[in-house]
Amino acid sequence: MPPYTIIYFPVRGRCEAMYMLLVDQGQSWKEEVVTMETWMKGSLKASCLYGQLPKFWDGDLTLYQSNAILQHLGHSLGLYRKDLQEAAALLDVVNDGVEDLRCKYILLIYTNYEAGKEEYVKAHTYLKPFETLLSQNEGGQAFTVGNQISFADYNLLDLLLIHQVLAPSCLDSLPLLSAYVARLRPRPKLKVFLASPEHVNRPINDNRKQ
Ligand code: 6SG
Repeated sequence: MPPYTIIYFPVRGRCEAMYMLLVDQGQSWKEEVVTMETWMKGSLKASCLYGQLPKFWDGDLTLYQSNAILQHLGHSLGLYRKDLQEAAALLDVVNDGVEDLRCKYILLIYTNYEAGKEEYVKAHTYLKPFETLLSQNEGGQAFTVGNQISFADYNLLDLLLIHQVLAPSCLDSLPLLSAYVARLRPRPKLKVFLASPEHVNRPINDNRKQ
């Protein structure tokens, strides 16, 4: 029995970074995919702390909130630099930045896609802070913090990949981020996952906009 169970909708949404982390770290997990029809019945929603998915189990431990789950996996699998308090705080800075941009992206996708996409894409200064972050660590040749991958790197990678779908040229003027994506994507287990039908055929967002 895999120790982890993830209950979520049949979209990449807020769980793909988790799946990328688990795959890349050689972990297995059980996925329970909830259709809209099942969700609309209401009993699962009523059982969830905030009435939302994902819901996650690590053995007996039940968690909600995608970032809390990523951070828990970070602690459990040595992807949080818990040896260094300062590095852990810096990782939170990265991850909270990813969360802020993810919220803007979700707002665009679900509430303003047609009217807002052009402006969102044009104002692509939103990715610049992550270029700056990389430049401040090992000249951009490593990860967001330190020289080992962290939970925040998987979250950032997912964010960058979905932005490349939204605007294929969004990294063109950001050389360190471009190289970062080019370096992470071919990690052997991740490469297989990113090419798998499981990932490729899973819509990014529930409304099919991307
Ligand atoms: C939405 O927002 O797909 N969870 C979502 N929606 C259902 O009833 N801060 C936390 C976190 O980081 C945010 C959780 C997140 O974990 S994910 C959720 O549970 C609800 O509120 C994106 C997504 N949404 C659309 C969707 C399809 C089928 C069920 C949810 C639309 C909403 C309900 C039915 C149709 Fe639907």
